[in-house]
Order: sequence, then C-alpha cells, then structure tokens
Amino acid sequence: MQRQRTFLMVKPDAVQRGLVGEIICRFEKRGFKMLALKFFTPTRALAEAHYAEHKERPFFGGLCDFLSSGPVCAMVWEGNNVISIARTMMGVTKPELSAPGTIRGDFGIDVGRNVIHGSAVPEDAVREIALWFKPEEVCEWTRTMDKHIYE
Ligand code: IDP
Ligand code: MG
Repeated sequence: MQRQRTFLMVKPDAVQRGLVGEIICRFEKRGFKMLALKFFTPTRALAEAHYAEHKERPFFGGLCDFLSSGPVCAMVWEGNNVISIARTMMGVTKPELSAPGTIRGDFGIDVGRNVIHGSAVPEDAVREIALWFKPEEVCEWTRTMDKHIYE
C-alpha cells in the first residue's frame, strides 16, 4: 500500500443538506487524515478548470453552474491507498447505481446532485490539490494514533 493524498469535495447540494459533518466523519473514522479544508463558493472559472476533462460533454455548463452556485467544502486527505479507498467509499458516479453504505448510495439519487467529488487517479489528485490549495495551505502533521491504524 502506498501513502497518497487525494482531493475530496463536499459539493453544494450536500452542503445545503447539512451533510458536511457526516461526510468528514466517515473519512476520519476510516482512519484517513485531513491535511487541508476550505469552505467557500468557487468561481465559475475554478469550476471550469476543475472539470476541464468534461468540457465537451453536454452537461458541462450545468455542472459548472452548479459547482459555483454555493459553498463547497474542499479538502485534502492523506492515507494508504486513499485515492481508490475514497472512491469506493463514495460509490459510483450515478447515485442510483451506488450501493447502500456508500456516500452517494446513502445520500444521492440524481447524477447531477451526487454529493461528493473525489480524485479518480494519482495524476488527478496532484492536479486538483494544486488547483484548489496553495502549498502552504496543506498542513503536514504527525498523528499520534497512526500506529493503531497502520502496521
Ligand atoms: P465522478 O465524479 O464520479 O468522477 P465524472 O464522470 O468525472 O464522475 O463526472 C464528473 C461529474 O459530472 C459527476 O460527479 C456528476 O456530478 C457530473 N456528471 C457526470 N455525468 C453526468 C451526466 O450524464 N449528467 C449530468 N451530470 C453528470
Ligand atoms: Mg471524475
């Protein structure tokens, strides 16, 4: 297993629904470590840069309008294999197909209101962390309970 960082974001729908604490709680309890957190309304330009890979898709405009419509909770989390484990915890892109017990499977119905974003692969994580955070906003810290989480 490889120590990794990922970019996770509670999207505006989930902020409005009061799910920030619930979502943070799941990653904390799983054993991951938060390194950064920012609560603000992203600009349309930031939303477009974040979702640049989808700019030719028909839903791109609506997606960027939605992401920049209200506050999000943008975060950096660290842990062994956090990128793929977080995606598993999130469920699949369409909440209707996400298993109960996953975040999208527990809290979502529509693909355009799917509660949470998480980096898909390591290159995306590096790009997204750099897009949303300055290096000095990412706090490296030693967590004393790590020896109870990792062998
Ligand atoms: P992901 O968030 O699971 O990585 P992506 O395929 O990267 O999914 O799509 C980015 C976001 O775009 C999704 O989380 C979802 O909010 C939105 N999206 C994806 N496909 C559709 C669609 O067919 N209609 C509307 N929105 C979509
Ligand atoms: Mg994606």
